[in-house]
Amino acid sequence: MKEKFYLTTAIAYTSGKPHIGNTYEAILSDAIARFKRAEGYDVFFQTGTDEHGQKIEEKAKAAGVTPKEYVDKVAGEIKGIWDLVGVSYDKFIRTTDKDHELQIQKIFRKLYEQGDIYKGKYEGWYCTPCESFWTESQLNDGKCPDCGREVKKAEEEAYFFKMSKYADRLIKYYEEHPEFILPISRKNEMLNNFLKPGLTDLCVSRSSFKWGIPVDFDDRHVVYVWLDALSNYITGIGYDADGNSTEQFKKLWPADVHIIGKDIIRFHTIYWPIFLMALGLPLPKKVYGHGWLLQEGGKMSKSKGNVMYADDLVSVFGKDAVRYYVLTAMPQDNDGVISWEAMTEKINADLANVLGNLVNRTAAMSNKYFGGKVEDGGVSEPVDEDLKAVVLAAYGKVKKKMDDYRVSDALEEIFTLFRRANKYIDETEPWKLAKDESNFGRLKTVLYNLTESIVIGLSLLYPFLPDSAVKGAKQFGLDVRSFGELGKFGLLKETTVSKEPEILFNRFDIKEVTAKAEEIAAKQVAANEKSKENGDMKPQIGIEDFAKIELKVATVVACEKLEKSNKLLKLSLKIGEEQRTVVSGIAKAYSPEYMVGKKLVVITNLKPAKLCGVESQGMILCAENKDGELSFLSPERDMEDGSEIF
Ligand code: ME8
Repeated sequence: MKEKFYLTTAIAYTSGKPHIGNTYEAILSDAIARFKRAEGYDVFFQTGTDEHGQKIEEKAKAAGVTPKEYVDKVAGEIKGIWDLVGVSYDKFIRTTDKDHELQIQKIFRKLYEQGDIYKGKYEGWYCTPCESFWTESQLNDGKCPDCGREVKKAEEEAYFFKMSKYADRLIKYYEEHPEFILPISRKNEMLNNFLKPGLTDLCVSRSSFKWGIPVDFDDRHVVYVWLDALSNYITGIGYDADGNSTEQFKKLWPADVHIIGKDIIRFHTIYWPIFLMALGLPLPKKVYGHGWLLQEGGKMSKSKGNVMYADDLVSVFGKDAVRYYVLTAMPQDNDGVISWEAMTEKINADLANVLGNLVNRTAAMSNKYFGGKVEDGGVSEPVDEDLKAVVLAAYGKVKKKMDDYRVSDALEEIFTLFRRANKYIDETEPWKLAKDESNFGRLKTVLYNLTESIVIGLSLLYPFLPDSAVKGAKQFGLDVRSFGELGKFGLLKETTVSKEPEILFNRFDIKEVTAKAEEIAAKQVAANEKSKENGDMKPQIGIEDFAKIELKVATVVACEKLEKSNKLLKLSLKIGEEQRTVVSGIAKAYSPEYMVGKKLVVITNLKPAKLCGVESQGMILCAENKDGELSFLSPERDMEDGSEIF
């Protein structure tokens, strides 16, 4: 029976379309999954989306849709991108899947009933207008980090998990399983910075927002998003907290490897193992925290138009070229860098010049000299032995790197084989052999050896660049071989090369690529502006919401600058019979003299607020363009002050 291999990616947040960094992880895991399948393992590969939490609730509100509508759209985009780059997952789990939600409720209840979760008090700082809880460290100069207003000390009921109870067992597990955390350097960090100083109990419920899985016995609370998200690794394969787990779960758990980014190692090597211990389940065999793919020149930002997305990259370079670049961009233990220029260079150098050339030259020579027929001419020379030695050693070397999760190095080994084969063409000079019929036996052997080398190399390349490997082999009328066959050189009897071999990899012109990148950037900036203009940032409201705002026409009767501020003007407004003071941030746009006598629009039922020591009893309406220029609003024709606006 085949040995099972269960691997997972982190589940991506559905807060927005995933950039190439998130997509890297899916491609990396895919290459590992395909490699293990080719080695004969019974692989189960799970990926998916992490869909709950306050941030997503807020994003949905800003987009004017329900959280479920929001996550449905983004989860669809994520799945679409995974499919586009060829991620061969067996299961795509969503944390809004009903069976997952049910299991999370059961898990929470089980942990509560056995005493690992208890109800306690969460102490923090509360901002009443924002309805938000903050910890001491989140405050900004002691004020609410969102609105800058005063906060007050408050307590909230919450559920806590007894982390400390399991710390010693986890330390022992680390010691007995030195291979548990990869890279190894992160193990000491977890031990010394978190485990040894002592774990505090973890708050595992929230009541300040609603978009989560309700605690079924206390539905004012939703389950903490990390307890919900981490558990996907067991719920996705059929775990049941009541003891009725599926056969699939029994077969697959514990996971062989969780592949995640370096920023979430702590969640996977401290919280997750402890949750599992509490559930009485074995721990995953390995957690591999890969480095990050970063962009040259700093952070990706939509407003700058420099966010790199897999679909844009694929539209320019093609799927396998993108897979190749990201898989080689990141040596283990390090971050990788991505840019349009670096991609163009690397794809041209390795895919077009090394591999593409090797395949095209070999196929073209077989066509030219032997009408496409490839067979061993039986004339060998010592140089062949060196080629064969490199080709036959490749599988072992690649396997060793893959066992250590050194995917970039594994690809380097495969390209060593292709480079060696190119050198063999230079050494044997087939075009010279072709000049004299008496050398045709040797010429046949040379082309045969090249074809064997290529097909073995492409078979090894298959897990990384599946489409290109198959397409390349097809040019020689062949299929890629199974890994079991890679220990032999000379399996090929004879074959016929395709008459019109297609170019395997294009060579890209940096100027053309840059022009396309600029086009993509411009589209991104425009889409970003449009979403702002469309008011995508604000939720739709009903007329009853609008009716809550009291707007009136006012006349400015006096105006002065506020001494302590260079932004604020203090306006005295006449609103019918009434007179009011309003402070407004328009000092850079208007002088006090200009304002006197003007008619404008004021919100009259806004709660008074103190600005620079002056109480403002309303707010005047202004328009602001994208350059930050201001214009206050006035009625289109003269209207007496106090007139209502609706
Ligand atoms: O962390 N390069 O989701 P996420 C490489 N939902 N990897 C990157 C990256 C980059 N530039 N940026 C992010 C979450 N990642 C949680 C996971 S698992 C139970 C819950 C990686 O969408 C990141 O490290 O923010 C993580 O492994 C994955 O992409 C998803 O990130």
